[in-house]
Amino acid sequence: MRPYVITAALVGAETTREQTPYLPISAEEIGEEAARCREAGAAMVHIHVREPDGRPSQDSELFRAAVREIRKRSDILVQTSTGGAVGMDVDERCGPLRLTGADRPDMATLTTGSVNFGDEVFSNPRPLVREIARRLRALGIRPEIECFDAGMVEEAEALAREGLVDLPAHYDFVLGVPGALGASERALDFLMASLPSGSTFTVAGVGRHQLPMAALAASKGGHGRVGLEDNIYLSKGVLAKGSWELVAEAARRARAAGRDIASPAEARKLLRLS
Ligand code: KMH
Ligand code: ZN
Repeated sequence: MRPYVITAALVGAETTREQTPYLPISAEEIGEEAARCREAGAAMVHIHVREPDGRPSQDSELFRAAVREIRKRSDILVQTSTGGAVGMDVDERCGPLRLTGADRPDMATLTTGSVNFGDEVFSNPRPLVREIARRLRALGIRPEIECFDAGMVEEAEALAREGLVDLPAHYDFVLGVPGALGASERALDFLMASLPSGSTFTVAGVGRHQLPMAALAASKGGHGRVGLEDNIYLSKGVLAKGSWELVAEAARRARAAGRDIASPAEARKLLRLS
């Protein structure tokens, strides 16, 4: 089977320092954590950024600083969020897409529908999704299609018909968000069966589902996303000392499922990044 790509979701928009002291906030902390994750087996980081007080941000200069600190220390691929935090508008969400030249992200997320997100709504009306897809296309940045629910897979096909994304694509199935599609093998099988042929996929299980879903994805030929954005525990009641510890455990489980771990160069090829 092809090598297993581990994405480390280091920061997110929701996890707080009150929940875990291991959350990176400054650009330097993000860079150091990315290097530890690379060492542990991750080929890519998925990043958000924070204001110095910890508030979520999509500010392009904060992203620039983080990307530089990451690339100073390792060759890990950088995927920036265009999801941001609940309530942000399209221009704010696209802050990291203003980075060009050496700071340009290798990939960026594109969520293709709205979804309940705990007690809130992660709002992605079709015009907003199309606007982000258009900007990504104009910049030549390959999207990772973020699917929090099953209809979002089909919506990517509608975008392809409109010439806004290329298929086959790379998908991230985010499973287990309260209010959205649950983290089950049945759900994953359905999503996999719904993919256009030749597509690749990652599974990001939320909370206690994270490591089991990363292992399940490994056994089915997919890839895995782990990290403090989606889960802060290594095991019940035991905080992960950083996303790197979750990466190391996902790598161990993937190897046990017979998968080699992809380097950034291998991931670049597998995910068809430029
Ligand atoms: N923070 C969530 C509301 C993404 O990064 O593209 C959205 C999110 C998705 O994290
Ligand atoms: Zn994210």
